[in-house]
Amino acid sequence: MPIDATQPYDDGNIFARILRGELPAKRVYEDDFALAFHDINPQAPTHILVIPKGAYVSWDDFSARAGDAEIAGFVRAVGQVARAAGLVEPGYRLLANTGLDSHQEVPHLHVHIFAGRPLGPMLA
Ligand code: D5M
Repeated sequence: MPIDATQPYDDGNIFARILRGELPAKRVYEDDFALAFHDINPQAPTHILVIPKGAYVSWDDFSARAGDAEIAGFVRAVGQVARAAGLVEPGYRLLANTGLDSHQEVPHLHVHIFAGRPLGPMLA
């Protein structure tokens, strides 16, 4: 079910549990600001999720409340994950669903990295 991006942070959400090590994930990267792991239901040959370590519901919440170091660290981590996976050429797509119309399902900010095939026009 899609979630309302303005809801309070729920500490029991799936990605919070992955961050705490309570649920398994195919982890590919971790630093002080971010954790990256493979999506459980891949929509492309490469489909990685990057999440901030802080408790943020959505891109909206993160961009409004996170500190500059957290934002910089997270953005750098997304780029680093893509570079380390060899995705810069021929390219990749980033997506951060935010709220009901976007069909955001997990109420902890996550950036999707899609790659591994021509992805077609946006919103296709
Ligand atoms: O995308 C939420 C994404 O989260 C969706 O592509 C499935 C993925 N997902 C859900 N549970 C897990 C676990 N346990 N591991 C890895 N990936 C998971 P959204 O943008 O919220 O629609």
